[in-house]
Amino acid sequence: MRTANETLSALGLDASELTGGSLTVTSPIDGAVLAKIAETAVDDMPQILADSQTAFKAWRTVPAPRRGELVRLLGEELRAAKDDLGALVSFEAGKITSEGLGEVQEMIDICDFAVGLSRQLYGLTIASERSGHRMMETWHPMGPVGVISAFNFPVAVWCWNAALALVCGDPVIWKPSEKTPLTAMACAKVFDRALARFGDDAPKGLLQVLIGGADLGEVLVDSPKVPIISATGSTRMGRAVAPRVAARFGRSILELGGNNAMIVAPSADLEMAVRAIVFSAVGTAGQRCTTLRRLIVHQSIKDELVARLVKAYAGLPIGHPLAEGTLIGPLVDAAAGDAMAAALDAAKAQGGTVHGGEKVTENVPAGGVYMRPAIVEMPEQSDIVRHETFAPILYVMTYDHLDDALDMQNNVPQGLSSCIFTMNMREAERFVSDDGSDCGIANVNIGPSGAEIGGAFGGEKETGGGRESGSDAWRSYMRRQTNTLNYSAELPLAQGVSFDI
Ligand code: UN1
Repeated sequence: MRTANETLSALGLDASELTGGSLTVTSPIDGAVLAKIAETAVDDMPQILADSQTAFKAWRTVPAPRRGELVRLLGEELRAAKDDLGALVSFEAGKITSEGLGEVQEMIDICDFAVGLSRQLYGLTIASERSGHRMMETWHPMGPVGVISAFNFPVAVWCWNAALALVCGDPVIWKPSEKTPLTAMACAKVFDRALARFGDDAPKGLLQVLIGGADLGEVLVDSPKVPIISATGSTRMGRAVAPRVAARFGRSILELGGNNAMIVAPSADLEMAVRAIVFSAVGTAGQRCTTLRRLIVHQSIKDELVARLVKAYAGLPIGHPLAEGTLIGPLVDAAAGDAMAAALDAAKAQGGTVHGGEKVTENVPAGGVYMRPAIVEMPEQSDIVRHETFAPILYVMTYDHLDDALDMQNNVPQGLSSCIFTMNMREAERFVSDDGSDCGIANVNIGPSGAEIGGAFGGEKETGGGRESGSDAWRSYMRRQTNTLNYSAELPLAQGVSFDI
């Protein structure tokens, strides 16, 4: 196994870039200092914004399929760097090996998607009510995209945005989480390698990375030079960002909190449900926005399901995320551990029975925060259940009738992901119907996390309403233009209005 330093150097990060700076980056694995890096000065922001604008003016004139070629090369470079970048995700964010690699695979997948998209930025042709006229819709590059990303998907979520933005003709200014700047610096190196192979029709300043705190993000959020802000993180962050972007009539793409549920119906394949529950509730140590946090189980099968889950949880290997066989790595920091403990206390006070949830100190690296995932049987969906705690806590409630289960599933402030396990076709269809789940993602017989890139990703209510990644999410990165072309020798007015002069 490579060390963190060897991994950083294999990715092209020089020792001089990793020492002597004011931002100390530590690993959640053991608290070790990974680097001390230089921060972007707020005073440099005007130049960074100007460079992005200059890059935009050049990049928007490069044909979209040619822009796609840059993203194709990025995908190739990511394939070459997959093992190292995946390992760096583990060192910096604490993910287990397979999930670190999975995150890089998600980047590769979205690059492939975006390459195809670069030849499919289609608009409509619309029937005109006037003879000798044609109407159409065309899609145009919009300008620099400010990407604000979170620690838990430190590279994939950036790539969802960047791959689309680049084929759409938009430069990117990326403000990664202060907890995970090294993976961002490594991505910039990978991108540089793609650029070097691309040729000189790519302007300078297509990708700029901002290292540092919220003050840098605030400049992006407030600047009319950045027409699109794509922000991933907590609902609290989104509440601060959204009104500021709106105040300058910017466009935001928000991917905020989730509080994702699974309904388990009497007919469910329990074997499959248990596997889906365990992966989606404890994978990434409960730190995905799509993590399963609420289990709504038919009362007739609750005792059996909880018993099976408690048993499965007891055998979960917790430890160094890069060690063979580990399924649960550390939480990101001590504050996350404290938040988990506080949520469990609150759950107990609200009538919950807690299984697990203790701090683990044996057979784990010292200096990291390792927690045993918790299952909490709740008498009802109380306040703590309706609140997103970014930790491996699974609340279990029961239901009698599907209508009540759907009400409970929807009766939270967040609206990201959801699922039902059932073999009953009526229940399955109801769940994805107009009066079923109110979430952006609703699945049948698979868990709520681990979405593929081909679909649009995002959710409603406090999740923020944005859509990223696949389907037609690209439209958020372009401006739509409605065109009417008159090829007649007359000038008829719409709606039959006459205005003779
Ligand atoms: C996130 O947690 O911000 O669906 C993104 C999933 C991943 C993406 C999660 N593909 O769980």
